[in-house]
Amino acid sequence: MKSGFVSIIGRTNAGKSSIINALLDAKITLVSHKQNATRRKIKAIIMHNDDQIIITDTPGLHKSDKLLNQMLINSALKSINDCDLILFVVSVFDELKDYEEFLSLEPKVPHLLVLNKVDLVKNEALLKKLSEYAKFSEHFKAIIPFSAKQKTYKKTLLDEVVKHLEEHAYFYDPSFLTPSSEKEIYKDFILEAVFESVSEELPYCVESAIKSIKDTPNALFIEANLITDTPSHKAMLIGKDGLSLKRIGKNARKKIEKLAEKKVMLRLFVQVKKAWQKDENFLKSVLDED
Ligand SMILES: Nc1nc2c(ncn2[C@@H]2O[C@H](COP(=O)(O)OP(=O)(O)OP(=O)(O)O)[C@@H](O)[C@H]2O)c(=O)[nH]1
Ligand SMILES: [Mg+2]
Repeated sequence: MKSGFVSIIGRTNAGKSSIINALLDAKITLVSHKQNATRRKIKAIIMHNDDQIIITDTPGLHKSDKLLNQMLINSALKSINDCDLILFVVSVFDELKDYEEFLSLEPKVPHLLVLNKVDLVKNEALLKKLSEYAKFSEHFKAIIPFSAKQKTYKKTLLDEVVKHLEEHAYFYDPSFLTPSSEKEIYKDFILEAVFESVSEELPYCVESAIKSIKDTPNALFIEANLITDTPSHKAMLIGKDGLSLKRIGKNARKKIEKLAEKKVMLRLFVQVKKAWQKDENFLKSVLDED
């Protein structure tokens, strides 16, 4: 019996959060086609035969001068040496320099290179990419093509991950999907609904916070805040006749209902907190700072 910790690291939009959901066969992480979507390190408990893999999602690596983004990048960098194995994820479209930059950080734990989104390219293009990465073969333990969308090569990836973990009793109850709290997960589902429901830049001005959760036999009652930075963004979030907020709420409620497997009553409130993206103490309280 093995059990160990794996950090999933890589450029923003490479598909890290999607890979976690694909490996878990359940949706627990925030996914978006927009960049810099992940803010919190949600963990998944993946059982593979008799072995347990605990995978931590991390914010995507990118370049930015903004405080919020820098804190996200630092949070991801911390996870590099805080695990037994790293899955470094690149999409088939990413340049090799992203991987070279990761190597320049001299990670102390071994890593697998996961080449994601292979469903989007033809075989020849995939083989070409694989051969380009082959020159780094002394650095990675294995390179594995993957598609989070089609879940191809899932067994290959999990078999390879387990090879690099140590014999250990389970760290978590194997019947659980995640050690992260439901509050953290629902909060991210609400933020995901914001990413899906409003214009390009607005989600980066919004953070979500759960005010209360009341679990009754018939339904889950959740109250949550959407925190934004200016009154005009608040107006945009609410929308004409409250339609935008309604759309966000409906979208988020469906996501929560699917995971909770029960009826959800979700009430959303919008709060203005001026320039929250530049407030270090506030950011520490809402991002993962371990
Ligand atoms: N076609 C295809 N799309 C994918 C695949 N994996 C992820 N995507 C899409 O790529 C986009 C980014 O996926 P995420 O999982 O949010 O990427 P991420 O690496 O977690 O991004 P950050 O959290 O911003 O660092 C989303 O639109 C996903 O649906 C894949 O294997 N195939
Ligand atoms: Mg992500």
